[in-house]
Amino acid sequence: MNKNREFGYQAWLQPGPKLDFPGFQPAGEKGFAYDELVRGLHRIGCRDIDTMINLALCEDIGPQAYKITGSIDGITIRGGDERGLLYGVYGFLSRLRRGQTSFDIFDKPAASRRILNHWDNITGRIERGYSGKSLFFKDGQIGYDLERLKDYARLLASIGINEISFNNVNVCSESAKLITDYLPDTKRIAEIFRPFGIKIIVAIHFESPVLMGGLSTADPLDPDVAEWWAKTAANVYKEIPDLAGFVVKADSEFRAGPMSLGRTQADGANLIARAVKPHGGMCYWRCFVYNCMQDWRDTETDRPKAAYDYFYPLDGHFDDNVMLQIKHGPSDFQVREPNSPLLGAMEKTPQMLELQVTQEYTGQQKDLYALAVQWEEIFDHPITDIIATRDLIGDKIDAVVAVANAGDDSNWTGHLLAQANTYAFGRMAWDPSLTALQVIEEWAELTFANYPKAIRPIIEMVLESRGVYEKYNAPLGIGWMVNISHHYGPSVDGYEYMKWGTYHRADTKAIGVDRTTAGTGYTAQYHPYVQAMYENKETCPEEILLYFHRLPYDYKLRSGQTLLQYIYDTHFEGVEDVEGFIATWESLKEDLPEEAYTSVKERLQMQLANAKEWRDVVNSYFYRKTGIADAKGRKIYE
Ligand code: GCW
Repeated sequence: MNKNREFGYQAWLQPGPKLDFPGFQPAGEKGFAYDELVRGLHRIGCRDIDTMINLALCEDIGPQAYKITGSIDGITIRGGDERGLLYGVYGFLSRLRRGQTSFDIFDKPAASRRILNHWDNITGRIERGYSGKSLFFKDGQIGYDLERLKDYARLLASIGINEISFNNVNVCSESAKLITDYLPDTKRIAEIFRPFGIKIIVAIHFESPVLMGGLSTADPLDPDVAEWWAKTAANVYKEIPDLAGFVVKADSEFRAGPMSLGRTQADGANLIARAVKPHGGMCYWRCFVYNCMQDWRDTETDRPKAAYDYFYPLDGHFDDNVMLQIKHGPSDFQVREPNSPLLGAMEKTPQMLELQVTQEYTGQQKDLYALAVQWEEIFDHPITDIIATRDLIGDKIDAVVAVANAGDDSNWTGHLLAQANTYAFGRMAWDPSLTALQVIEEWAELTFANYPKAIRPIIEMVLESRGVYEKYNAPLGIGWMVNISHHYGPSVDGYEYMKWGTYHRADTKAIGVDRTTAGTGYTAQYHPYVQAMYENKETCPEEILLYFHRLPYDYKLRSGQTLLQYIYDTHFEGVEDVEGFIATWESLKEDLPEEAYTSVKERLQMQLANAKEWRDVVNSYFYRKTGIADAKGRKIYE
């Protein structure tokens, strides 16, 4: 059997223990959803013909929505449209596999667009990818294993993903040609994903008119530039009429954009938006714009302020098919950040929440890290005293996007348990009211259906993993402290004297940047209620205290511990917790298939080495700065 099919959260990829239902007979609406149902039932092992399952389209239910009703006497799955029907089929199979036998369900996605961005390079290497090589590119061109790609499409569709981009937002001059010379290949990718209800987005190079059109400028206000984009978009839509749109990283990390040509972000976004507008396309415009050439001596510039400063004043200037793609935090996918103040702030501009499933700063799929736990906090994050980010999903924020974590490794995600993050992203984008516990339970029950004894311990381990990683990482939201460039493992001063605007400014007495109104003024970008919460050390959530405040090492936390002792304690505990994970995992040896057991155990050993490295580097760093020893007398290297 194909290895990658052995595990996976898809119910229908896993034959398992006998179900209560003897078998099914699909009927009704023929088409792709029907085929997927038959396929899924066969996979699960239902072959006898007893219970009738009827598929039907029913517009009243609404787009992408589904209803499942009935029980052993007969089941009906209704979809508001083709996609809704497909989601109904997957929703049914998933529940059936988890033991549900009676249905009265109505489900619809909160956000209309649930998107994965792949940062895959045309060379086959994935930027910030930790699961092998690209599923889409090989050796400088589009190249894939068709069956594998279809399995991938199914994995994504089954959790409700409905759009993907497959080339890196750092578009190279070669992958810029996906909309010109390589258009036939792009079209083929679109065809593979289309039946699964997944539309394609292409990441475009802002300077394409110069690179490929022979023009002397990419200036968004130049009529020739606008014409080039309009023509190019028309060609693309002739081949791929349902292309979702273009995603753009511009004026960001050494990439050109409208600002570098003296224009605004709105000028740039509207240029692309107008080219795709006649075809119903979108411009997904990333807001990851900041000065990546900061002088570390400059204490006025504060990187977290950048996105808001650039984009908020332009509210009302964007065309209606522009969506602003905003990273969840104002820094960059750190373990702990406040939400970006830009989210929810703009009244007139549709916004997208951008998350990261690939574990760039969160353990790189060597360390276990449940992103669902962090996402739950992100959704809970207040916008005002009465509105949370979650409340905006489906409204101002009608698109949730994440950077994908899959590659051609046989288990898709490098770390087998990192599949939980892919699963959680789809489910939580569909329904942000789901808790981390709920989605991790669902995932574990589906993935380990045949290994029931392992399910509970795995759920507990995965749920705890975010907290554990945070313990041995940079403390209290200060962030970074990672190896510059590859971002794995500790380097406390790695970014400190660099151009990236990410400073902790630790000296012998204190650490942190004052971001209150008395400091850089960053807190003023929030709604007054949220601002007041962060402004005051007493009300600022403690886990993020060092994001907002500069504090002396003897600052007393609410527990009565000093800040320094907290750093020591958490770093010792982090390592102990990872040792606990290993003990738990070893106790499951007999309850899991060998390959899964061994591969995860290997990862946990790597995690332990990483946790120890973090512990010792961070503790030594602060011991050397302060000269204050651990109150509990544990070993700190001098
Ligand atoms: O997190 C940073 C990464 C870059 C990435 C960038 C972005 C695609 O380190 O590798 O580039 O974010 O989001 O554009």
